[in-house]
Amino acid sequence: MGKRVAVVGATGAVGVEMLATLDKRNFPVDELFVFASARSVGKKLGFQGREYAVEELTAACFDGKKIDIALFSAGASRSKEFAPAAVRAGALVIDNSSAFRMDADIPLVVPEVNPEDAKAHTGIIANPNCSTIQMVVALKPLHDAAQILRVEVATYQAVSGAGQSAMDECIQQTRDFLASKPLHIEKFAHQIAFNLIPHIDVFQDNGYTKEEMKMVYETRKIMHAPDLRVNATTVRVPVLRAHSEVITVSTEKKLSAAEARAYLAKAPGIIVQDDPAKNQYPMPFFVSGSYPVYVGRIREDISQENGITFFCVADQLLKGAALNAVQIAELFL
Ligand code: NAP
Ligand code: 3JM
Repeated sequence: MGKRVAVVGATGAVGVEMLATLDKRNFPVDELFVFASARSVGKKLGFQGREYAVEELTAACFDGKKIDIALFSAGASRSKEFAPAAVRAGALVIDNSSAFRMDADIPLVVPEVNPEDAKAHTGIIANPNCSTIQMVVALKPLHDAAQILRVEVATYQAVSGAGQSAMDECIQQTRDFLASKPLHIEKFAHQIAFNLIPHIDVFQDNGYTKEEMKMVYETRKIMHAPDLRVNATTVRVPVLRAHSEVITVSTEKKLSAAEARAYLAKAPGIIVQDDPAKNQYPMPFFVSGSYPVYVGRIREDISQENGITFFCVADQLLKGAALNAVQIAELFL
């Protein structure tokens, strides 16, 4: 049986990919509803050969539509305000924002890692942060094989992680810089063109940013590993799309690089691209637009007894957002 599906934030960078992913994966959509802000009312979005008029997101917009699944990606404050209304109207909400991720009674799900957690939902299932999703997909097979005790991660995050307008700003700054014109800086604290910024989301009292602490808390919750030690540094780079991460794990049991490579290659959702002799390793430009999590540069950490270091790249608008949300919805077909 098909589903009546709503996409909230349908005009955004993630929302557009939600529609494309539903289509590409042949998700059985009986009826589609697309919501965004009042600014977008009047716009039409194409889906499977039909045009859908954007409706304004309001507390009453879900009423009477018999929506089965509502995919939210319109920011955390909109999720807090409007997701409960969608649930009251009978929908299962899959929320892409940070609004509910750490609530004890709300499952936080990556289908390759903890699909069974989705069953316990009470109306809302949270989609993790984009940087967390690709990391836990890669951690899971290593944890199952050798028990991860500690994770050290540094990210190189694409500008589209801050939305469509941030991507536009990076392109415009690049043009203006090359034309020796003054730069317009709005979406980030500093110029991003020809730069990088070690600051994503707001700073916390402990000196970490909120993005970094999302990676700590969300990873523990998804992996059911409350004591897992995670140290993250998140960095914005002038890449348009796809996040990269350098990840080092310390494990209870020793793994050789060859063993780690074999476990990663067998795991669902992962493609190992690791052949230094042929200059083969994942890169964000080439990973953009594809679904898997790519892993390469797999090697033993020479600075500790039981450690593996690797490079991990995924399209954060797809596996980090839209694809993961649609995969969660597929668990309910
Ligand atoms: P975006 O390109 O800026 O799009 C934002 C979307 O939210 C647009 O559809 C926008 O509608 C809508 N919106 C904004 N204010 C609204 C309001 N007051 N009422 C109704 N709709 C409103 O941002 P994005 O990259 O798609 O991300 C959206 C959210 O998804 C993020 O805030 C985050 O919580 C989550 N997320 C993003 C990523 C990522 O990689 N980008 C990853 C994971 C999760 P209009 O076009 O009408 O303004
Ligand atoms: C990714 O409205 C907001 O504050 C959204 C900020 C945001 C988030 C978030 O906190 O939901 C932008 C980009 C995320 C995320 O996935 O955590």
